[in-house]
Amino acid sequence: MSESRYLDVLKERVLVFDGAMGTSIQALELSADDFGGPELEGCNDGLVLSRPEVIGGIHASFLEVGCDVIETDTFRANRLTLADYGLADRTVELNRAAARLARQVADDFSTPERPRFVAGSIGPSGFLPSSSDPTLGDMTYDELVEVFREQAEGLIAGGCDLLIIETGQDILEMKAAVTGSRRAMREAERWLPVQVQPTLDTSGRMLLGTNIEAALVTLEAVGVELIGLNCSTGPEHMRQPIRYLCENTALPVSVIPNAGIPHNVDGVAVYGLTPEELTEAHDEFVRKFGANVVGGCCGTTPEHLKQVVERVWGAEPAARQPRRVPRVSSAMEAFDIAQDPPPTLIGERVNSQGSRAVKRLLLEDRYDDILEVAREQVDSGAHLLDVCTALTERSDEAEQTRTLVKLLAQSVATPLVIDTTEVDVVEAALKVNPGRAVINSINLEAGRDRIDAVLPLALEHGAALVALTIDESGMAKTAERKLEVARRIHEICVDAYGLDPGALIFDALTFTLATGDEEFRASAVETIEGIRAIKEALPGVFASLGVSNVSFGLQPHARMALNSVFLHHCVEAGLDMAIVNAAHITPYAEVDEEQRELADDLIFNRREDALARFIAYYQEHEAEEAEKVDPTAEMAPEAAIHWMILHRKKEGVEELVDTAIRERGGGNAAAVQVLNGVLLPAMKEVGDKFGAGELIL
Ligand code: THG
Repeated sequence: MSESRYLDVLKERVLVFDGAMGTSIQALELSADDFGGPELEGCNDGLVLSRPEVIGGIHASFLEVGCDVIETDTFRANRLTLADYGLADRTVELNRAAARLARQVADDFSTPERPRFVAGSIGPSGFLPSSSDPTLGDMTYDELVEVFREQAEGLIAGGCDLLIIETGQDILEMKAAVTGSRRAMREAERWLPVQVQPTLDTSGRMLLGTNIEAALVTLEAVGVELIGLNCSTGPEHMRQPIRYLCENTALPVSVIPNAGIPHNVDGVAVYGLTPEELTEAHDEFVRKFGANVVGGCCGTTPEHLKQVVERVWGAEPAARQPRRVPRVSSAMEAFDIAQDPPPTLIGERVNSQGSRAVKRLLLEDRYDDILEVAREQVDSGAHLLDVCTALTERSDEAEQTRTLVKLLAQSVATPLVIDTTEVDVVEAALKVNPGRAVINSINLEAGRDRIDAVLPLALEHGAALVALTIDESGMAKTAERKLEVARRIHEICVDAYGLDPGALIFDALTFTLATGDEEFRASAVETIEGIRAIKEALPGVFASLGVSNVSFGLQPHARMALNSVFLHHCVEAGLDMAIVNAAHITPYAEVDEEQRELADDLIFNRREDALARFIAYYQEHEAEEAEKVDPTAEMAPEAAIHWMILHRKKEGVEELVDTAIRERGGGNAAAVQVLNGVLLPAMKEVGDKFGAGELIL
């Protein structure tokens, strides 16, 4: 048995929630007096004080038809919303009263074999913390954590069995609600499951653009006990996302739709879905997809739920075999940490330390221009973006990171990697970042302190972590030492903090080969072997590397070749992610034989004069290499189009296609010829090379 009877029963059978509270209240056409005066009219959540028997009656009406779970009448009973009615200071009292009332009614219906449960309802605050709207966005994560903590305090004190964070519109607000709920539980020393339910529009996204994949990744990472959907659309539009949840999470899944999409009839919302239709939908959700919790949101009546109970009560949900791979997310989308084929590319240039241009832009607070750098990284293939704003010239790294992360989160679909040595900067970034981020990085340079400061943040916000193989004696240089440090970090994070190994990304670090220093000659091959050792010894973890470090100090063309060849060998050894300038990575297959040979000699420390020969080659061939910048200059349009598609160059392709069509006499027939004779063969080649792992898209 777990600590939760609700979760225990869920393991055995599907549970049925009640129907609508709000529309049930509306249907009673209560007077201002019922609400406690004209100034309180419309404050549904206040009725638990002014007319408790009315709310108790609604609870009973659903328990009578066989519902297992009733929700407290507290959907909007948070301090911010109650302030509209001057009730802010009665937030705890009101939530406690609502929970006690529901508890009492539920207990009246409970028998030992047939427990009835109370879910403490927590709806949205009315603010959208990840939006930049001056009014709606004017609320911080910290403020929201406190708002929801207070509401949860009352709900827990009143005796709820679980908390339900529902109708979520902003995924960052939902994370704040989870954190606030957990805080209240810690203070009350009572643990309850948390059920979270975003709401999606008919396009399958939350109000601010989060799709179901990103919502799942983000919420699962903060450790919720159940996930589902409610409200907004009827069951029809929930079919795909519910199926997605059932196929991609091991958590119990809940589905609590409206009685259809409301139609406005003379200013009144009318919900058209019949009890039969709702029942039909739930039968499919449970028996076909494997949903564990069903119920009704706006517009659903006791008659709706009566029929649902008759059909699905006692049903065993379809067995599920969820695909579960570690993922990260932006405000909009989710991505596997390990892309297939590898590696996952982390764009390196949005970094004050790694780009002179970005450094200058940060000094001048030109965030919109930095956004352009980010977009270029994404356009050239970055799956994630490394973000660093550290400047020796300024002391407001946390503030700059906050501004930049918030902007990036609204503008690019790429998850973010927060690159900083400062714990307060990590915290600032996580508190404005809606998705599941990666923290870059932790290490043991000054002992455990940094990990002890960062891990609680990572767990609260559900972030993954890059861990550098550095300890008290410095950066590990040999493969054995890299593994030794990785093992220690793994022990602390996984064994002591309970972190999922899939949230740990080890960076075995590499040094530049450009100095020829005896001490560092074997450093690249030690890194390659270090990656292999870590991936073998620590199952489930990932490996990442700042690849460009290997070539610091060399000429640009030499760097590109060395980085590309080194990346190839690291990936063969098990590297999952690479911090690179995606635009400067040449697929291994495209680096010519001679250059590969020279790079290999240097990387594997195969000959005394490897560095000298490598440098000499690029000095001799500088002119040629420079020409490679535009090899299409002399080509016919068809050949140029083919080359550009293969090399993923977009600029000018449209004009070339126009030219090719014109040269064939123009018109539809010519266009079809170009499509079949030029574009499709090139795209097929891309597909073949991608499939063979020779190309990174
Ligand atoms: N591991 C982890 N994080 C890291 C690193 C790492 N973050 C920072 C760095 N190393 C990776 N990022 C970069 C960014 C840029 C460059 C190299 C690594 C780079 N920049 C050009 C240069 O300095 O020559 C840019 C010049 C310019 O445009 O100004 O090479 O190892 N976890």
